[in-house]
Amino acid sequence: SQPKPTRRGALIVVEGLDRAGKSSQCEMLREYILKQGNAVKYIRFPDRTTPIGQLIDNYLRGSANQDDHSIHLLFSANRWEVAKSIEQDIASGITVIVDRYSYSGAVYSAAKANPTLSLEWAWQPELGLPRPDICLFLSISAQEAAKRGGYGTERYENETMQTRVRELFRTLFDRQEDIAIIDAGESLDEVSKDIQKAVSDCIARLDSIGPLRVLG
Ligand code: Z5A
Ligand code: MG
Repeated sequence: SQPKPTRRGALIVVEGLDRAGKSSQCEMLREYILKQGNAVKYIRFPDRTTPIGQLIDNYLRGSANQDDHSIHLLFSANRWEVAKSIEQDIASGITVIVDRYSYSGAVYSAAKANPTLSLEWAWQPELGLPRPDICLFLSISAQEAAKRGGYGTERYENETMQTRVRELFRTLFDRQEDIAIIDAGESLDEVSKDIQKAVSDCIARLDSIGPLRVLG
């Protein structure tokens, strides 16, 4: 008999504001998927290790300035430079967990309230990138986030930005599909359980979803 074709992996994105617990939950999800006997990779954006990522890192730390549009396109380019490898991993059966993605990309740039940098403008360079099978949005109140420590020293880590970002995520998610809102104000384990449920449902739907799609 013919060998069974490889079932593709799932593309799972984790999004949220500062200190929502994205990285903690990505790590826990990685362990969970691994324990179920599935191949998994955990990647994050920005990927500060590439040449483009180093420009982004300098900008975020405040050691370099960039035009708002220019840095926006670099964040996007930082995703495009790994788009092919994500597609290949998914096709070969590896589930890919992504810590921040196009949604952060569009929202943080649009939150600068630059008159020529709208949410619509900011979304355009994302069109055609691998489309997540599910985007888990870790939702947390400003008060809960504050309990997890004060603002850091990077650009964007201030109240004005975070408030605008929160509103823009809402606007964007009204326009996008496959978004699961997760209450991230609970304990690490409770949040993790909710994520596992949403991800299991998504993986069960993969056959009916068909091949990996692209962002539109
Ligand atoms: N950015 C952009 O502008 N454009 C783009 O295209 C992209 C990003 C991709 C850097 O991102 C900045 O880049 C970011 C958006 C912008 N700017 N801001 N703000 P980053 O991903 O490098 O940021 P980060 O600093 O690594 O992540 P984070 O958002 O600050 O944190 P997190 O990953 O969501 O949370 P965490 O590290 O898992 O947890 C934070 C703390 O809370 C930690 O002490 C945990 O132990 C604790 N924690 C976590 N969960 C819980 C629960 N459930 N209970 C209690 N305590 C918890
Ligand atoms: Mg993080």
